[in-house]
Amino acid sequence: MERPDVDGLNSGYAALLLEQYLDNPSSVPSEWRDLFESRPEALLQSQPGLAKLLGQIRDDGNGQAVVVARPAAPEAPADAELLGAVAASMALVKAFRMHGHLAARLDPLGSEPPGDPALEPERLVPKLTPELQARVPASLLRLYVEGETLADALPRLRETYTGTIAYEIEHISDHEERVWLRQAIESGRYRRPLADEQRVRLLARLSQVEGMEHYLRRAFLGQKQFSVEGLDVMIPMLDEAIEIAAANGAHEVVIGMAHRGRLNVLAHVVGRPYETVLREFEGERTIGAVVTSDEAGTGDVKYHLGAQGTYSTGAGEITVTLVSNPSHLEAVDPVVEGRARAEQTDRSTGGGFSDPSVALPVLIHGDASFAGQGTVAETLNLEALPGYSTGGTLHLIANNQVGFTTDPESGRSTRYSSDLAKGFDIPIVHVNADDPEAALAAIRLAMAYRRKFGHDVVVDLVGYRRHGHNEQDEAAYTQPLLAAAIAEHPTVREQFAARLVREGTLTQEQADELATDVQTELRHAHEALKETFGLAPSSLSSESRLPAGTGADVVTAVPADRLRALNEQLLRLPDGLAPHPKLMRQLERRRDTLEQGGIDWGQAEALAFASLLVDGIPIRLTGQDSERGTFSHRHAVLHDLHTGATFTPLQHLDESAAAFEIFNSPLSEYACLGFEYGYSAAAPEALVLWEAQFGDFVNGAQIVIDQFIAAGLSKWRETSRLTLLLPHGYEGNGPEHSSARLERFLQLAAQENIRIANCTTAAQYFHLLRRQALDATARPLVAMTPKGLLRLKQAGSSLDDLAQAEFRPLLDDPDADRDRVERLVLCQGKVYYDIAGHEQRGAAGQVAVARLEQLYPFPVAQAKALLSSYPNLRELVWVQEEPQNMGAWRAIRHRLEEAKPDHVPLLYVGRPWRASPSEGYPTAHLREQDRIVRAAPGA
Ligand SMILES: Cc1ncc(C[n+]2csc(CCOP(=O)(O)OP(=O)(O)O)c2C)c(N)n1
Repeated sequence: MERPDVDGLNSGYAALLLEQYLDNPSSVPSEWRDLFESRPEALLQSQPGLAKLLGQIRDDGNGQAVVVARPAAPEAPADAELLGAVAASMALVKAFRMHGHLAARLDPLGSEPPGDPALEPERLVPKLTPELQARVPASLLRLYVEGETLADALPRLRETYTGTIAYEIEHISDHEERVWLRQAIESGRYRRPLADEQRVRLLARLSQVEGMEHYLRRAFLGQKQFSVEGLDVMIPMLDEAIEIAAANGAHEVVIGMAHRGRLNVLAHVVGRPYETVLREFEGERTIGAVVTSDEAGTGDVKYHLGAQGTYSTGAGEITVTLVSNPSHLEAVDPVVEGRARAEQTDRSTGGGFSDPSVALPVLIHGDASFAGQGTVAETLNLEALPGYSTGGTLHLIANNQVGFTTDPESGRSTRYSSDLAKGFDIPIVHVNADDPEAALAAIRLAMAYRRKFGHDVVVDLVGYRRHGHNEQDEAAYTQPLLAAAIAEHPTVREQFAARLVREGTLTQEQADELATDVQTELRHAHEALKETFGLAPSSLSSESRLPAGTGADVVTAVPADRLRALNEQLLRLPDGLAPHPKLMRQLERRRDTLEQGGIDWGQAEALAFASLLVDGIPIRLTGQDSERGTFSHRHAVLHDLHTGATFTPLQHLDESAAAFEIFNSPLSEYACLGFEYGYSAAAPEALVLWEAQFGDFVNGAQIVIDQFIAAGLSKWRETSRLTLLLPHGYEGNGPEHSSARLERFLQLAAQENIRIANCTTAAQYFHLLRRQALDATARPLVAMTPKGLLRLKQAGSSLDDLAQAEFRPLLDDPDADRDRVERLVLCQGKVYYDIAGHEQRGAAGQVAVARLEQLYPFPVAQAKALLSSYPNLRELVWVQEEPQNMGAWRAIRHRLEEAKPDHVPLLYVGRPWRASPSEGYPTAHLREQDRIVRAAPGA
């Protein structure tokens, strides 16, 4: 007999065997029994954590070891058959936990579940006959359902795992979570039956949900409403989630969802009056019904509009926010997360502090879009990251088993729509939408899990779509069998009402009354609305403007002494912290540059941030490798060379009055930018910056740019001061490390919806950042940021530049001899230094080179003034590095035409029309760059 090696023992394994021993001493190998009984001290010495368990083994006074304070050990299986039966029973229990969902009755339309042989006791070896089941003690199986033997427990196990709720939790890697979930599921803690009055309330809610959809369909025949019917219980599920969130201390629930059921959520969950919803419908056919406002925005279709309301719960009032979203399915997911995170964050000090109990994010997904859209995975990946976690999101898949006209077999490679979530260790609860009580139980379990573990949880609500994709569609064209089955299928309200009547909870008349009450209420609201038609002027006047501000009156200069003090504090380290000496030497140089000139980008940025923090403006900066900076220029977070400990000087300023949040982001653009948009929209006082690794990659987030950042103001009157830092510039690094696609942003710019800048000096960047944070009118800023210029001496600035100047949208040529100048070169960004520093430039006294630093809003007055300040001008040349179909040329050409005198021609110098932004070969780049730079000053 080999003795277990006490010193080299795996403590988890020892604990497992010890537990097993305490349940049944004869169930562990004899050498282990011997260790527990004869040598407990030796074990205790190496594994002190086992003291409590070992304490349960006593000497009975006759030298025999006995287990105390434990329920009597179940009778040891007497024969081999029983031993085999216990093993098979364990396998059966495991199968129910892992594969029970395959046999669950999840489809309200009654399709047969696939089942699994492992769930059938008769197919196990040995066959688990009823007799054998009755001999297997349930206590050996570590079950949480009731029952003395497997025979007692099996029906409960079946009911638990293969009824109208099913669970997928066994993929979760954390043991504690798995055990907690098993216990919660099998104990039925969250499935207790509802009291009669709760059932009546539930029926009343289902009546409202159905009644509203019916009314809208009848009153506005053929108008899109994206009815929720078939998933009606989604509304009571949201009620339940909000109620629990409020009881747990939340003050806000932030919901993101697509079209399906949105009008119902707006009316019944967010609390928009029926009149408002009806007005949106009337607006489609009666211009007089359109809501008045002073905006000139385009507005949006009714099933994209966001809203905020107050919801009354047993624990008091709670804010419910439904976030505006575009048609682009799932695009709103990260936006909701960012909003929730902003609500959860105390931005008053240090690095900010986030309390997930404050706000609950809820994401309602379509079954086709959850499986199909990549942003879902990107957003799930944010779940547990320190800079992004919201303490768990409640995901609800509104699973109507079809995506427009596409069946699941064509829409995903996985069995369930929810399968992606398994890879993120997320528990999944599937529930049949025709069992409203089960659906509420699913929410209770999900919310308890979120509260306990702070992770995401998915509830896959399996229902159907009673009508076509929208009210203009005929479902039977493409899903004829499904449509026929649905036509025959009673609604969930009808089924639930029939049940309550059958059980004597209420009478048929009372149930009918609940349904007619809703119709009456809607009719009255509609009549009242019609009375108001024509009273309000139309909002569609193109004259009225969205509120705007130029930021010109913002003071961005900071007194020199204050900058000196902040600069010192940024170089102050805690005792014992030793960052890399080479880095420290670089940073220490910032003392000299402050006094002698040469303040570079990194220093200017740090000083801008520091000056804002002491003025109480919170800052959040994220992006790939942003803590250091892709180009090793920022170093906002310092790392100790020996311990790896980190220190962020901007979080330790003497008079700091706001938090500086900084996080390296995961390798995502779409979700990360969406998150920051949501955060910035909910935190208008904060300067929120998102940095691309190279500007080229920003188009991975194009949907966020087009649909939220650029158009949010016009569609939803939603804006923010979100700032995009996009490295841009032609330095020979190929087609994907050159261009942040300036042209795309310029194309999207209108009605002063965004600001676009490209600074050529560190001081300009300093003032731009401060203006962006301090301007009373919040607008997103797209800043093209440099790479080579980050340390270019000529682009450096002096203390005076920060302490006395301001952001200037247009920079004149500092050396121009005005009367001599005949050719004005206007450019933007890095190419300025290529032109200004070129040998040919020195000789060309008749040429002036000016820089456009703010591309949008275009500085009309300044441009006019600049041009008229050169009395002998004969040519205006726009020079750019980008191809002619890219860069700024096509967006600002008309502005330059307007600004120049008629007799002065406008010329173009730059790369020709190109399908790809730049050359792949560095030598080809150099040749092209040289051609442009030589052509700029002219012959
Ligand atoms: C990103 C994106 N691609 C395509 C569409 C067009 N579209 C609108 S609804 C829909 C089907 C959505 O199916 P599902 O997610 O299951 O939601 P359901 O409409 O069934 O509720 C599609 C493809 C879209 N809105 N967004």
